[in-house]
Amino acid sequence: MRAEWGARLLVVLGAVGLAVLTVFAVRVPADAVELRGRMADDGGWTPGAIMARVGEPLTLRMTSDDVVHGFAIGQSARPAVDLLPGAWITTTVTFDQPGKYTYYCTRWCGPNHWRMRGTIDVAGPGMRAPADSVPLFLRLKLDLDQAHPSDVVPTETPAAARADGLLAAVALESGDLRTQSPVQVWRTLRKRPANTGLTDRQLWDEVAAVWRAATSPERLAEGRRLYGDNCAACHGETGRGDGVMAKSLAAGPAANSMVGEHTGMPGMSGHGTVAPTDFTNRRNMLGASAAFLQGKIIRGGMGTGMPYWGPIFTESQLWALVDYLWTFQFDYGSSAGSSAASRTKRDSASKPATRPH
Ligand code: HEC
Ligand SMILES: [Cu+2]
Repeated sequence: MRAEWGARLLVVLGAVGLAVLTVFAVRVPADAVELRGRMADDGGWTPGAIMARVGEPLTLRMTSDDVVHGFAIGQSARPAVDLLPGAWITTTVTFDQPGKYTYYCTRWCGPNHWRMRGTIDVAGPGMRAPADSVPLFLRLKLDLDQAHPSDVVPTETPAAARADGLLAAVALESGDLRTQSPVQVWRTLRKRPANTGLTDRQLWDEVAAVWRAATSPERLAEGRRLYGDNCAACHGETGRGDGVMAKSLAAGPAANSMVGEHTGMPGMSGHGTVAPTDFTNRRNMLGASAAFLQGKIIRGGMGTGMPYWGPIFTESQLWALVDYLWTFQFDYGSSAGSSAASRTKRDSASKPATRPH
């Protein structure tokens, strides 16, 4: 029975007050929208904007005109669909909330891959996103363009495991950790009379332990997956800012001219492009709060080459990414599974070398 199958295939995805109902259609209705993908420099998506109504199925007939692209809708857990050159694939989406949704390419099809985005305007009745979904960096009025160097840096990677046992003595009245940079927390700990006996290094280990306690192996695993799919191409697998796309950014304006999002017409030149941030840089990272990093990810660099991800990720995905970025600073030990430090250990596990502890 068709209806029964439809019911089984209905997936309800709630995110940031928005929800998308998805059904994979068997037949192509007459009013299906044809959507073609091309590399951003050749025009990106055609059309670049689609209209839809709440509760009315939107059928998309999709193909690629050049290389393999992927189609996904931001802020929904709906799986991406690959678009192969010359092949057509049909998908039906039903929105149960009005709003502006972003569809984007999920395949690294070129240096301007991330500019392959389009919007679906969904009209109709329903709830708008609640006011408390205003991102933290806006509520805090953070200046995202300000440098945030830490004036104190540890001489080696702070390790949460070394702090175990000392934590009890710390009893941090944490406040909102997301609004504080690691160096701010370090200073708070340093000022405590109870900590005068601890070395600077021990206090950094405490900070690593406090940061580890604020996340979970599951969130780190999700952050790691999202990072690998969306960030590593520029920032590098190891966070050093040396991903495969970093060169084309460093090459500057000519190699990286800004492309109109929907038209594919060359616009202003990307004169502000800089190298992707090195997340292993202590001075830079230990002076940043989670709210700041999340803000940068949401808003992007506005011309620096750092894309904006606000319409793509859900709130919890954004925090998972931020949590993962800290693993380039802190050694959470193998219990945290996905920290960069433990990954390095795993990668070298094939070698018989063991490190004394
Ligand atoms: C196309 C290349 C590119 C991709 C992809 C990219 N970034 Fe960036 N990113 C940059 C560049 C260049 C900068 C430095 C300029 C700036 O801060 O605006 C940067 C800066 C940042 C910063 C600011 C760090 C600071 O100290 O101010 C954060 C945080 C960040 N990126 C996170 C991410 C995350 C998370 C992803 C994946 C979801 C990502 N980036 C994907 C190029 C990229
Ligand atoms: Cu693409």
